[in-house]
Amino acid sequence: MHLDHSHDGPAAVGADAHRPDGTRRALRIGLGGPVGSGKTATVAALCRELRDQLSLAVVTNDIYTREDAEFLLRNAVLPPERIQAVETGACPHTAIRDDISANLEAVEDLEDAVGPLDLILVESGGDNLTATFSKGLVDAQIFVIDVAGGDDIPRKGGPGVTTADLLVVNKTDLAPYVGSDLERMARDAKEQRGDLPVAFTSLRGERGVGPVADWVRERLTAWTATA
Ligand SMILES: Nc1nc2c(ncn2[C@@H]2O[C@H](COP(=O)(O)OP(=O)(O)O)[C@@H](O)[C@H]2O)c(=O)[nH]1
Ligand SMILES: [Mg+2]
Repeated sequence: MHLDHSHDGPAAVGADAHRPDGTRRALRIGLGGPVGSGKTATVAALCRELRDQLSLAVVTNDIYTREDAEFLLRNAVLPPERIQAVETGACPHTAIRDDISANLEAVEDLEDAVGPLDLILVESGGDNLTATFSKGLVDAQIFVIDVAGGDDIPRKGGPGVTTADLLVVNKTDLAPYVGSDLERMARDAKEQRGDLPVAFTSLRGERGVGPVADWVRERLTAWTATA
C-alpha cells in the first residue's frame, strides 16, 4: 500500500498517478455530504450513465453496515466485483480523512482485481458539513447537499460547501414543496465558492445526474491528459 498520495489536484500529478506496473491508475473522485442528500443515488446514476464508456468501480463507506453497497448491488448498477464496502466503525469522516488506510486498500484491491480502471467513485458515509476527503485518498471531491436540508446550507459554509471541487445541490424537484429558494442558494454558493462550480440536480428530473456526469468527464479528460 502507498501512503504518499499527496498532491494538489488533477493538474498536479506525481509518481502516484501510476500503478507499480507503470500503467495509469484510475482517477479517484470522492462524494461526501450530509446523510440523505443523495450521495448513493448520485453514485448509482453516475454508474448507469458512464458504465458503457468507462471502466469504473465504487467504494462505499458505512458506519456499521454495507447498506450503500447493497443498494448499488440490488440495483445492479455495476457487476458485484466492482463494488467494495468499507465498514468504518466510527465517524465516517475518520475513514476518509484521518486514517484512510482501509479506503486506500479497497481502491487498490479494486484496481488489482478488475483494473485497469478509468474511474473509482468513493462515497463517504453521511456526515455533517465538515467532512472532507484527504487528498491522499481522492484526486477530486464532490459535496452533495439537497434543497430539503434547508436553503441556508450554502450560506452556512463549512469546508465541504466552500472547498469541494464540485458542489451538488440535489433534489431540486422538492424545492416547491419545502419552500427552498434555488436562486438564493445559487447566490450564496457563489459567494462562498467564488469560481468553483455548482451543479443543481434532480435525480427525478429529465437531466438527472447529467451535469455531474459532464463534470466527471471533464475531470477525466484532464486526468488522462496529464497523468
Ligand atoms: N425527490 C428526490 N429524491 C431523491 C433525489 N435524490 C435522491 N433522492 C432520495 O433521497 C433519499 C436518500 O438518498 P441517498 O442516495 O440514499 O442519500 P445518501 O445518504 O446521501 O447516500 C432516497 O430515498 C433517494 O431516493 C432527488 O433528486 N429527488
Ligand atoms: Mg449513501
